[in-house]
Amino acid sequence: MNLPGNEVEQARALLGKARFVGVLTGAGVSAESGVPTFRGKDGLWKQYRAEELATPEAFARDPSLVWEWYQWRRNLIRDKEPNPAHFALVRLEEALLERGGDFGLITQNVDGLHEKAGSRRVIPIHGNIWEVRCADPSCGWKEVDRGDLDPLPKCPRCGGPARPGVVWFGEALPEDALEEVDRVLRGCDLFLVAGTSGVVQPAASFAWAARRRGAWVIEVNLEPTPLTEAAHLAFHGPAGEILPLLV
Ligand code: BJW
Ligand code: ZN
Repeated sequence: MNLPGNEVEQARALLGKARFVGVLTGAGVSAESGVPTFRGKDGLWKQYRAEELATPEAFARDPSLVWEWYQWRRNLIRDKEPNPAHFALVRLEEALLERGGDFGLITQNVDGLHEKAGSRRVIPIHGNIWEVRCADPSCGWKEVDRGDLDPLPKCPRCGGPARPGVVWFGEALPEDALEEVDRVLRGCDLFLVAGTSGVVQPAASFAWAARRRGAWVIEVNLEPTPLTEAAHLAFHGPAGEILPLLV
């Protein structure tokens, strides 16, 4: 980790005087909690092909395979705890709200660790791995269930197949979440991006949108990403070490 001292000071100063901080997090923020990321050396996509598992077509073709993967991941995540990166973002939110500012934490993560850490203004744009819902949107049944599920869960309302409450490739993001994202991107004067490879749309465009509207952009990641170019300041190292240093 190579952090030039003056840049740390600059980031601290920007965070200290910001009125409205928007944050975008990705799998890297949960990595130090033991939750695997998607891409990269130990990423989930190395062992499994996204197209085989995280699309509506895959679920239609082989729901058992898709459920097997999600149940494996649910079991892996169930007892994981938030790490210092999650807690730093809780402190950042508290500081902003205490001084009458505003805050919004947009997360691509489905693990619920931001909420578990105590963050309140969380905007989960890719859903929630603990939610189970009817695969037929016109039925509309859903519930949050952290327990063990049947291998191929059924909707108790209509008897059709149930699916994980996450957003797959080719699916639209939840409308209410997108509205909140819009509020954050329009209003924030500082946008902090942490632990995302910045390749999945539309999240990959948020930092650029915030910057275009005049916000300062700070990135925290183990390595440079396509979003580094959008950032005024970029820190390369573990989020669980850097975020507590900046906040
Ligand atoms: C650390 C660290 C540490 C590690 N500290 N850092 C061309 C072809 C096909 C599709 C498209 C296309 N162009 C655009 C699309 C659309 C598509 C897309 O973007 N595809 C690209 C990949 C090409 N997007 C969509 O389909 C989205 N929907 C959409 O566009 O809808 C349009 C629409 C409108 C109206 C009607 C219909 C449609 C939906 C995207 C959904 C993504 N879903 C997933 C799965 C969620 C459920 C699940 O968990 O299973 O979301 S995919 C996966 O990627 C997951 C993640 O949230 C997402 C982002 O990944 P993330 O978080 O960035 O993780 P990694 O692993 O990629 O990166 C980790 C980073 O952390 C790395 O940079 C590390 O260096 C770093 N790191 N340890 C700091 N300790
Ligand atoms: Zn149903």
